[in-house]
Amino acid sequence: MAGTPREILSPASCILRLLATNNSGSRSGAAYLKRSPELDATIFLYAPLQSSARKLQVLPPARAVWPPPFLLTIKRRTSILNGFAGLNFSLRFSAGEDLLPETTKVRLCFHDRCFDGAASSALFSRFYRERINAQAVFCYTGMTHRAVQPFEDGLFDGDENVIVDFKYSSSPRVTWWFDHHQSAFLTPADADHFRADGSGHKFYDPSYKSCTKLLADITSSKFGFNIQPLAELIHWGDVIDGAQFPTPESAVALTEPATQVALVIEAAPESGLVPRLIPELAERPLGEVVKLPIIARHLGPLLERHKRSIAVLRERAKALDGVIFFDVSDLDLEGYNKFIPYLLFPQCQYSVGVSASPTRAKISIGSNPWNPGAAEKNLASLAERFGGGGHPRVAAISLDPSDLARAREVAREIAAQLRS
Ligand SMILES: [Mn+2]
Repeated sequence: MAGTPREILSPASCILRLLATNNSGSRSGAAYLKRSPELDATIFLYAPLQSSARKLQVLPPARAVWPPPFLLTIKRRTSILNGFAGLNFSLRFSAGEDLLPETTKVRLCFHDRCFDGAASSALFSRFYRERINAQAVFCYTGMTHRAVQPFEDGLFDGDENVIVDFKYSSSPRVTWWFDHHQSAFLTPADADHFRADGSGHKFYDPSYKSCTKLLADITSSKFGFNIQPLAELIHWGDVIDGAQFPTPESAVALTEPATQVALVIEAAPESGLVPRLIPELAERPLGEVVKLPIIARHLGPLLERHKRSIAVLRERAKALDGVIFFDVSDLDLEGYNKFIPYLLFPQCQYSVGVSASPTRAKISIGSNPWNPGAAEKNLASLAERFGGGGHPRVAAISLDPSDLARAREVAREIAAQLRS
């Protein structure tokens, strides 16, 4: 048996795909624990390990593969574990048992369906492994801005609980926080709590265009993290979240790998996609990430949909006194590219849109990044008056899906205020 005997264990609440490779027909080789968060809790276990897998459900092996894989099912949860081990490690899988007792479990909550949120998570994960604890196991949870309290009870179940590119939580279980949203604090008490924090692990700077860049600057300057391998990711996090494209055409063209990955992150109809993508973003160049099946299988249909959405907005959007207004809440169009309105109406300053999904009715407010006159009004402050938030130049309000009529009303009122 090759490799150092080693126990490969994981928290009981995690999902792994375990692939034992077979070197040139012999039974020696390495077992590769493949990251597989939020999948169907299926483990592929090769024959040499079969005897160790007592407590798991073992399904019949597939044909024509040697050694034959066995499907093992454990509890459905989110986690990530990767590493190499010799084939003769002992597995102690069993539901309810902590399988990797010495490992630090990091619960990382990030702004879901957002390139900056995903890039921030990738950067933090790599930073944490390289500078804090190489053995950490990451569990990723995507956070969505909702009408109600976003942090559910029991969410912060890690040894470390991290929030990136998302609102502050005063929970004593949160150990790291990075954000750049103007509306980062749900309450004044949360803001006070942050100001009183002495951990040295919580950072807020709304002057940053992206949380990725904020993380890059802080982890490199304060914690000695080498950000060079992630320079491309950091660059694009800042361009995409900060709307720093040279022209509306370049923002809408979606020809760069980064903008294609962003499209899939924002709009792919696959739950749990971003948690699976984050480890790839931490290790691979974007030109490689875009070719991964997890991205490639969504890209064609989404680019088509993107083209259609330009046509829809061309038809629906109306510009009046420098403000573009559109209501696409009757269509399945949440996740449209937010720069399309300015491609259609380059002279306009602001845009207000209403869209709907099963989880929310959403009012999106934006300012034209290519119109210097559009920086005048603070859109986050405007959105906050209606229970929303965001950045000075792009903001949103999320209402309950049943409040669509109210969302339309609020959108019209905001458009009227922007015109005045
Ligand atoms: Mn962000």
